[in-house]
Amino acid sequence: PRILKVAAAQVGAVHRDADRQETLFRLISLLDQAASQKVQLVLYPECTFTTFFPRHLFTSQSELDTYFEHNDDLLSSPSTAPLFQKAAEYGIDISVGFAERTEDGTGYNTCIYFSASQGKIINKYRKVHLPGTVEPFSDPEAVNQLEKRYFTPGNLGFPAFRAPNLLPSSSITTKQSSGTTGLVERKEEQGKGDPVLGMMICNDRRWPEVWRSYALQGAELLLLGYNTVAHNEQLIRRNQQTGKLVQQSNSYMNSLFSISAARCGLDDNHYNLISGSAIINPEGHVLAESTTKDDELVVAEIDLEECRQGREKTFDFGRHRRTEAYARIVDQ
Ligand code: CDT
Repeated sequence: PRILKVAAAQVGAVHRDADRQETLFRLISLLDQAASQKVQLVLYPECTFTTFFPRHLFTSQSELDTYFEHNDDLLSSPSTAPLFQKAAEYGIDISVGFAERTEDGTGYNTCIYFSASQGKIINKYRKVHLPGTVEPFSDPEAVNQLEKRYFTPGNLGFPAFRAPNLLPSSSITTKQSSGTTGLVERKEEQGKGDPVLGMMICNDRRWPEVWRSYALQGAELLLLGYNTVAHNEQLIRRNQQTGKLVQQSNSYMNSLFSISAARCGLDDNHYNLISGSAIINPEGHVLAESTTKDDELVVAEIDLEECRQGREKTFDFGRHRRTEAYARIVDQ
């Protein structure tokens, strides 16, 4: 077995005028809980450090900029660095979403993976599928989703990566397989069995190409933080249901585990974001899910070897995929 204890750090309401240090303190409290439960990997939501600002139209660039982290300063800025310092101290790997402003001024909806054993960020992902509009709605009552205004579509693709020392070396298997799974090929190629991970952000989870791109690289565990708005009871039910549906079905169809972490609750006592953080196994079953709309740590123990069953049988990609029939998917 290759057993890991993982968690989704669900984060409840964060208001527009929230104090950044107070929000940071809440994130660290979730990490404290993870440490007390001996969790090895914690996933935080999309745009973890602030309110979900793309629903607001900002006329002041300097105000908008307060929601962005600048030029890779996550590990040095006082409003973010303490989370990473604590993760390193506890020996817990973390994945965190944030709004990124690059040196040339481009904005991305980004998340990174911080390896506690390496003491550094070892992978970055920039959200590819940006929902919403560039221009705000004319109805002043409507809730905007201005991700297309504030962000540029991600330019890093979907690179799977290994998380060094996440599993104790004693639990890493080198067992060979007769199948032709990406999982095993990649393991043999690199000669080690560190977990293969991938990251996506919110709306990306609704696109099967994202999951398959990672699965073809041998990913065993996908991390997805989200902020999903819903303005009434009917939308809350619908968005919660579709979020769960895509996570369960894609975990099954790609034979991998997935963790989703929500920013949820009633921001500014008005704007609702759904909860529903969950840990799903390669059969598509829910192993753990949130029960509140507040800060909550959702924990499960997973055995990465469970990915093999699907990858060596029904979803043994090398044996069963018929790529000659899939041209439309890439051509159109
Ligand atoms: N943040 C984000 O990507 N939200 C989108 C909203 C789409 S409306 C269902 C999401 O897919 O959850």
